[in-house]
Amino acid sequence: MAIRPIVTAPDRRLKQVSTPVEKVDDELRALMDDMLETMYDAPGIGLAAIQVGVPKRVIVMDLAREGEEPEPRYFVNPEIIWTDDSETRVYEEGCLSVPEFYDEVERPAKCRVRFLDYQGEIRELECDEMLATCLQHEMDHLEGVLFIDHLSKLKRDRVLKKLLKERRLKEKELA
Ligand code: GNR
Ligand code: NI
Repeated sequence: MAIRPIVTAPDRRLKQVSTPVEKVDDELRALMDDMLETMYDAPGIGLAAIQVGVPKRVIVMDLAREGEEPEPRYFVNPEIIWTDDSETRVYEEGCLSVPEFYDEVERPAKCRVRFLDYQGEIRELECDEMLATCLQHEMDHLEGVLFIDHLSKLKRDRVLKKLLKERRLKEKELA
């Protein structure tokens, strides 16, 4: 297992549409192990493969609270097969690829997802609360969408400009 560097915005890779996984094999499981370790180290509650630069439709997640038993979840080729648009949930989201910025995003409160698990078995799961919010945030990553894309252009551009400025500053310090 290894911690991989997390891609942060602005970066063209984060706009890529990820491609379906053909087979859940040991190589893919090694990627999922690395992703989970990277997510725990960050720390975060979810991570999409593109956030470590791999454009595959893979998500890892763990919503267990601190002090609780870890509860790793793996979603390969996830598809949202049902949402109820009549009920929404607003949550103050953050993203490891948009460090130190948080804002409210409104999404469907519930959804049903079909996916392959760590063993490559097909599964379905009904999601609500944090699971629904986090899963939809991660599914967005697979389509090249960040949570800031749900905000106004003004807010989005302000965040991206600040992140770019910070990156340039850091590069200068290292030079
Ligand atoms: O760690 C994370 N926290 C979070 C909080 C609210 C809504 C979504 C998330 S996901 C985020 C990790 C991440 O960037 N996943 O893509
Ligand atoms: Ni994210």
